[in-house]
Amino acid sequence: MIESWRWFGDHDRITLPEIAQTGARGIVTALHDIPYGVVWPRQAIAARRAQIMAAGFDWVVVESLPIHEAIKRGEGDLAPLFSAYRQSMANLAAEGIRTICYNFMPLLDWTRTDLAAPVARGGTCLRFSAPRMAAFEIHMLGRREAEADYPPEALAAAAAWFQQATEADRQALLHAIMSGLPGAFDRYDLAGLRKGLAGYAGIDAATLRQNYKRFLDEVVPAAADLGMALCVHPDDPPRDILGLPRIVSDADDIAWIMAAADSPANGLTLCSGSLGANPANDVPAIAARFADRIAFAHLRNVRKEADGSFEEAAHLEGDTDMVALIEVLLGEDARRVLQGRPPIPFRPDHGHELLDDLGRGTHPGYPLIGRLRGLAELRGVIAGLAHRR
Ligand code: DNO
Repeated sequence: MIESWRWFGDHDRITLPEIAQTGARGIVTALHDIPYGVVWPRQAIAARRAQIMAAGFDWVVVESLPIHEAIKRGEGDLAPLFSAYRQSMANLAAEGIRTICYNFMPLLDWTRTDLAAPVARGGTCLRFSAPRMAAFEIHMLGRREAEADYPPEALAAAAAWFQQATEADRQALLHAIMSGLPGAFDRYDLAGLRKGLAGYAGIDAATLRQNYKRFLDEVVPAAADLGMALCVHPDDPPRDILGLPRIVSDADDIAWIMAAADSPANGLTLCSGSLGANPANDVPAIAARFADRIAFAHLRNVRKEADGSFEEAAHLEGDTDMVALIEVLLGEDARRVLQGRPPIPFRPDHGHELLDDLGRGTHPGYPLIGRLRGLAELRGVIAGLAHRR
């Protein structure tokens, strides 16, 4: 497996020389300043790659080459958007970058209600509280129909929280929920979010699947010709949210996607934290089932609660058996070696804010020390298992 590290480019407070000290070899990044739907120019890709290589790394994965909302909504003349996506892929391939992570979540990327929940013994983590989410949907956005999506205890807790919340608390909740979009674009206030949601009125899971299939038909053959792997990132959390359908949440969804374009160019980002937040998902089993299609792995853990809340646990704690998962990935790596294929790149996904991380203002979920701890623990598991093989 190739140890890699997500870097957000020059806006990231963590520098490439700092990342070098983690021991990771690969960089995972994107041209975050380019608006969704606009072609990534070859020169800009080359310049970013040169910067990464000068610091002693390879640019191993693009995360993400985002999909324009119009494609997800299946709206209007999409030919220019598909052609822009293919051109960006061709420009990346021309610069030697062949793995592209993306997601197909409508409107929002990952969603949390608290970016700095306290961890026992110090530090903070990202947390998804079902009552807070319910408070946001029902009391702040005014989506009464969301009452059907939560257990009664969560609804009661939501009402109680909202009653005592100050304006600053409410703003902090909105900020946390909107923080999943890493680029400079498409961040919403309440009015913008309502408008965005209205754009999905009438789009159910079946329609979203149709639109996804159309996207795959448009881009996977080109990716195959370029020798690339697109790898879809699962929904986070893996369930419908804000009334929006989600179609990359469990093994059945993944099976549908893999069959929709049965090509090695149509791959999977195995994100253990996203998939692990659904109690029905057995993450090592999902990894084993789709092993040959995994183009990239995000390794992290979550601890789930009965009401649908969860929080991000340390990498070897939480509900997912990380050792079992890594065993599956190493087995797949061994098969790839025999086929002359490169190993799977992975990154320590998220981390707690620990020690000097606190107050440093790095991207939510992406602190230096917390991820370094995660990487070191994962590296230990990999070394131990590799020794035994
Ligand atoms: C969160 C990330 C996601 C991921 C995108 C891929 O930390 O795993 O934001 O990058 O969903 O498109």
